[in-house]
Amino acid sequence: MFLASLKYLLSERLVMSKSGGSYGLDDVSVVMGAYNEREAIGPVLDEIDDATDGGAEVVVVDSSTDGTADLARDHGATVVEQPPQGYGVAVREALLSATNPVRVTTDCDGTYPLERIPDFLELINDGYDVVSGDRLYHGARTMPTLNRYGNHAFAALASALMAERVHDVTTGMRAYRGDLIESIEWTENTGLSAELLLRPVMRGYAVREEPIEYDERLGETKLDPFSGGAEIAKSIVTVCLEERDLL
Ligand SMILES: Nc1nc2c(ncn2[C@@H]2O[C@H](COP(=O)(O)OP(=O)(O)O)[C@@H](O)[C@H]2O)c(=O)[nH]1
Ligand SMILES: [Mg+2]
Repeated sequence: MFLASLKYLLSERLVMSKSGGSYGLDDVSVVMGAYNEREAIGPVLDEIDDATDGGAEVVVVDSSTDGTADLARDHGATVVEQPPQGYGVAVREALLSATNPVRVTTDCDGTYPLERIPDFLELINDGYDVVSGDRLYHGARTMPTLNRYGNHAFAALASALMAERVHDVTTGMRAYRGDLIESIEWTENTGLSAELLLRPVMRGYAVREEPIEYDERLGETKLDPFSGGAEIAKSIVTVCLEERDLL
């Protein structure tokens, strides 16, 4: 606990943007995996540009066969091509390919309120290491019912194992300090989103859940709710036991 507090104090002192002072929108990298998201990629990248005045770096790790990569490049994004290996392999690559000190994740599907990126950045500037969009706070009525129940169950499972209440552990929209991303070894695939919240919480970083709206998806989901759900539950248990040195 002492070490975690010391780390937090030191990290707060190191908050510096390109122009000095707190971070601005051009200190942000917005990153995502994209797997056949032709319908969504244009609107998603336009929303990011609007939200960040065109200042953010955008990194898309693409595994598509439907031309998504070309559309992303036309919109000015940095595209890293990768064979399809799952959500976490893509998003980890995207987070680690980004170069700016604040890293924001999103899905490439039109579900997340990207206009909130400046609010997330402000919370990072307030001293949070992770700002996590909580979709369930407002009810997430646009989420498929099975996913909604599953997400409540994942949050309950993680809260019980960590002895700390968290509300939405599988959200795709978060902001992270880049040094946190680079200092932790990430091991999960479908469960990466949960891992990206649970390891920082269990290591005493400053983590904040921020209520967000959640919209209807453009295009088809890439995650099977049954096999994907089982993998996420396994990741939650594995990560919590590892963080307690029980595995
Ligand atoms: N590059 C890449 N992206 C992926 C892969 N699997 C999922 N994604 C992307 O990861 C994001 C999350 O997937 P999504 O289908 O929205 O999952 P859901 O939000 O749980 O329905 C989307 O932007 C997908 O296109 C993959 O194997 N490779
Ligand atoms: Mg999605």
